Amino acid sequence: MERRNEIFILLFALAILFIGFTFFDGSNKTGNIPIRPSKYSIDDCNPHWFCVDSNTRAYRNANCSVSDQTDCGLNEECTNGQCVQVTHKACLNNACTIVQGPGNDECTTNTHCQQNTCTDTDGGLNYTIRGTVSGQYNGPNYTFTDYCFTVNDNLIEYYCGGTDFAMIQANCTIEVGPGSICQEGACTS
Ligand SMILES: [Ca+2]
Ligand SMILES: [Ca+2]
Repeated sequence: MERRNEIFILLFALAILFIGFTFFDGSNKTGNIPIRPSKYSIDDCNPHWFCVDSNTRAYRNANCSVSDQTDCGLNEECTNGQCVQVTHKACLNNACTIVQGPGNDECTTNTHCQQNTCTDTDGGLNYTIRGTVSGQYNGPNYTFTDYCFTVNDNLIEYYCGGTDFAMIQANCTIEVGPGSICQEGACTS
């Protein structure tokens, strides 16, 4: 019986110690404990505008509630919590121009928007007349004149393919006839 009392006293003492360490462990468990839903980080609860999606922004309040959700305007997108205009560059009247709205950039400078031009003094694929093509290609002017290509006595003939220049290697015998050779940029007839 005394043995049982000793065990009871020992258990009672352990219980008192456990309760003491639990409630009187030296730390301050009273006062203002911040209440914050665990799914939000500290940054999330700082008041700030943020993008809900690519076209909608909203305001997160200090208590983590969200308010003022608003769609951005036409031709706007949400970036870092702000609605900003969306633009792209396009060629208008031969100039690289900033245009409102989404789209791929067609150009970076005005040079990319200049129309190519081409004129040919011999009227095209004219092998018996030495001609010259000239115009503008992506901005700069150019001039190229037909010339004889020494290998197999061939001719380099320039012509216009639409608004761009082009060149072709021609054989005088095939294009003009037997006995024709290339002289001074043209096939003899
Ligand atoms: Ca030509
Ligand atoms: Ca020619």
